[in-house]
Amino acid sequence: MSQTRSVYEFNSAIVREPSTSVINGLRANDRGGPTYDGVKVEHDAYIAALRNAGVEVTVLPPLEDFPDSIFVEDPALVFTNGAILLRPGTRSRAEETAELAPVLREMFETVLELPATGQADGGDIMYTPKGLLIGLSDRTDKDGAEGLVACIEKLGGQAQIAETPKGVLHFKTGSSLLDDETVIATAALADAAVFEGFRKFVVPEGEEPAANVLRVNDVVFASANHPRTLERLDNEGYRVVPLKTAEIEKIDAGLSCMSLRWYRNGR
Ligand code: CIR
Repeated sequence: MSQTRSVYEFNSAIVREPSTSVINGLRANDRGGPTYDGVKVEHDAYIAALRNAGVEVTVLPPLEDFPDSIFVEDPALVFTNGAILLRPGTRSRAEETAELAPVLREMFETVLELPATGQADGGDIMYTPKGLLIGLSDRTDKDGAEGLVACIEKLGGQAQIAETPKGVLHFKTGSSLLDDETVIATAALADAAVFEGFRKFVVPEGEEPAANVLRVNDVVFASANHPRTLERLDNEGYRVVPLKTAEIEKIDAGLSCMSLRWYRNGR
């Protein structure tokens, strides 16, 4: 896994089209579900933004039986030299891994599986230049995280385990990597021990969902729904691509959730 390129240099991604069942996607607090058309518009813009950023995007067909299957980040983790099949920590999403596995086996020479016990969601895993950070949450337990560390080490990488604040779905719901030295985070996560040594960009109070950004090559995808964060990112010199997230936020999702991204050699 050792590499000289940045952890956010990507030329390949997998996404999955939303199914009409996306309106029934899981949510912790029901503020009214998204519409299919609204999600589709946000998803189409997201694919276009990935392509504009220089990424070749493989678009998988919708899965009606899995309302949350648009969030392909959760059932797998991918690197230049291999993929890891995860075990999503909620019943209705557990079989999404099996749907993704054949695609990953076609694309990656090495595909590892978590040991038999434990659960882990990709939304709890952050790539950083100092190794991966795995947040424990209601979706990722200690067994799953430890099994995942072992798989990551098999691929030549390293990882540390962190805590996710209570009431936050995933570690990356509240934090993301902005550049090699900087994390963007909510106030609740910014002081996490695993972020020691990173510069912190704390999102303004009231814009907590804006902490889920997606750095892709030289641009930062950020939610268009959180203007104070957008303005500060812009002022700090980031090349921001604002993307609408109003619909997917209704089912607790952000920008990282909708793709699996990696740098594919020889492409
Ligand atoms: C879920 O609860 O699983 C979906 N409604 C949202 C998943 C968001 N995924 C992510 O943050 N990686």
